[in-house]
Amino acid sequence: MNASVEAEPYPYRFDLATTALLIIDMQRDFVEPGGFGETLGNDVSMLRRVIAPLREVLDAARAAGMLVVHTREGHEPDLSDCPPAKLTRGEPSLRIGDPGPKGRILIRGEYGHDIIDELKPLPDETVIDKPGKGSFYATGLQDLLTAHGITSLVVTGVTTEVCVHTTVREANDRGYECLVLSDCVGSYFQEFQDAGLAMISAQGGIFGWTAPAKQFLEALR
Ligand code: C5J
Repeated sequence: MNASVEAEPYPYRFDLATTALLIIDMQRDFVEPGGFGETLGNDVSMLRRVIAPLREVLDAARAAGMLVVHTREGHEPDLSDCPPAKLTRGEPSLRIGDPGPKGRILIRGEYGHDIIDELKPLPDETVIDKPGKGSFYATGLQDLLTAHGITSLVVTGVTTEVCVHTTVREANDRGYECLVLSDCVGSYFQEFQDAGLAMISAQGGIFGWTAPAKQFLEALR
């Protein structure tokens, strides 16, 4: 099925069979109190507003038979895949690997590292564990997309200016056509949300397209 979404900077055309929904890092550590995001001094409530529209998009994508891929940012329990620069940067109240209220911060297998209940992956959906901000770096994402014939990505998740942006830039350089759903991506900072979205569609769509969820849902219908 071919469809078109009213988007910035111009309509986004896609084929359902070659388009995947990518949900980036909707983990307790980022969107709930007591996790990594909060240890960095952020107000997690800023991110929670994406949950409801994203849930609607996830339901529609599943109903339409789209490939759905989830990602999680995090590290091995021995921190062997965490560069020292990432571990030591800044002055957080808790560092990656430290025990927090939801288990060790950003460590695979811990409660806080996992995806929130509202967006829990189905057993047949792939979850990509990534050590970096980008979803392609040191992961099997590209091989998975290639195996499924995917050439277009509908991108959602958190945070807009960090893992979403890094992923969209990686994807764009690899030739994927990316549509970022503006109310399904979130930032702890309104100014970064606005600038991050504007940067994607600027200059004729230098990194891709942006549109609110309702436009994508309409196209699916
Ligand atoms: C951050 C992310 N912000 N998922 N990670 O550290 O954007």
